[in-house]
Amino acid sequence: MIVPKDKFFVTQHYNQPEIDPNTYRLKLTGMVTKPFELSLADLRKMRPTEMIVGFECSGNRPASFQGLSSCGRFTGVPLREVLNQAGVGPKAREVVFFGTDRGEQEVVFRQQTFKLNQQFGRSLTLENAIKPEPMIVYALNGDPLTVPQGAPVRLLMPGYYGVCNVKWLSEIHLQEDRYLGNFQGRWYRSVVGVGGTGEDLDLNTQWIETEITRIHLKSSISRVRKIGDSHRILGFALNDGTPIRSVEVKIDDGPWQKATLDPANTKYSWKLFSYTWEGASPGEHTIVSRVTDEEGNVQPTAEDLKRKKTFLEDNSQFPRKVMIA
Ligand SMILES: Nc1nc2c(c(=O)[nH]1)N[C@H]1C(S)=C(S)[C@@H](COP(=O)(O)O)O[C@H]1N2
Ligand SMILES: [Mo]
Repeated sequence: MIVPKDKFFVTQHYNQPEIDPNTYRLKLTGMVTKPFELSLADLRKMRPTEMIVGFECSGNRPASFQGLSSCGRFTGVPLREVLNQAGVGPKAREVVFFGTDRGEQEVVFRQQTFKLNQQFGRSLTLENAIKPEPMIVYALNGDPLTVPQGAPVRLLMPGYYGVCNVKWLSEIHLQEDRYLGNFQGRWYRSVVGVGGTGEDLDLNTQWIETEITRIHLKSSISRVRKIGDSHRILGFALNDGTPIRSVEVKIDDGPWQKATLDPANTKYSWKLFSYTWEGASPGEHTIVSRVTDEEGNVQPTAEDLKRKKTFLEDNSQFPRKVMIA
């Protein structure tokens, strides 16, 4: 289930800054009781926590063959311990995370467009930031993070989409109001039509625009292996950490059949599953999986998601064609 470090997918919007780990400082600013800085050595001196976490880019979808997802063992410290050291001011409501990476960004305000050189930034509500899971991490699978992975330090939000895991983390800023930076308020959002006809200019459709936060329940088949006379269908599910009730597999027009979940799966890991396919006839078949969680949420079909305008958060069932020899 652990993806080797060199196979981890990497993606970002700006550059990949090289930061000297010896002079690196994580700054805590804004509505803290005492602004302060932590070096990498300071972070490493704190009691380390490890967690196996799988995440995906919210742009991961059938068109990208679900390749923008990985799972690994991260080491770091709970974010809330760092926030406690700084002391959260009484008015703070929002925690903003800035990366060192910067790039040119077009900011549109009414009829004006400004070209600005901006830092990568994301935010969390204070309520979510002080939960036990969020971590400030410096190692993956036991080794220091590499530059593409956000060295020396990144944020890790178990159960959230990749964009929340700010790499090259340089500053944590506490404030009262919402943070509206490009990657929080504009680029990373979903637009879904509810009610009415869903036509763009329909008067009865309500358009719901939301930010990208928790991973939507998803599963996907990754490979089929021949074992003796049978075939083994393998895949993974990923979600926000809600316990999984079942993963099922369907072959052609057959019934949904229960797959077996790997007992090594953990709350925020990839949830690996397998299904033994007996008597597969030679020729082409279509196979698909779907996952259901304990709250009764079922992975949607592509048809169910057709009222979503933006391509992010595509957790649709992913039918795949296989050729049996
Ligand atoms: N500083 C910074 N952090 C970032 C990004 C970025 O552009 N800059 N991209 C985000 C996005 S969109 C994703 S999907 C993940 C990818 O993490 P990975 O490269 O470790 O797989 O990093 C996130 N963290
Ligand atoms: Mo992403």
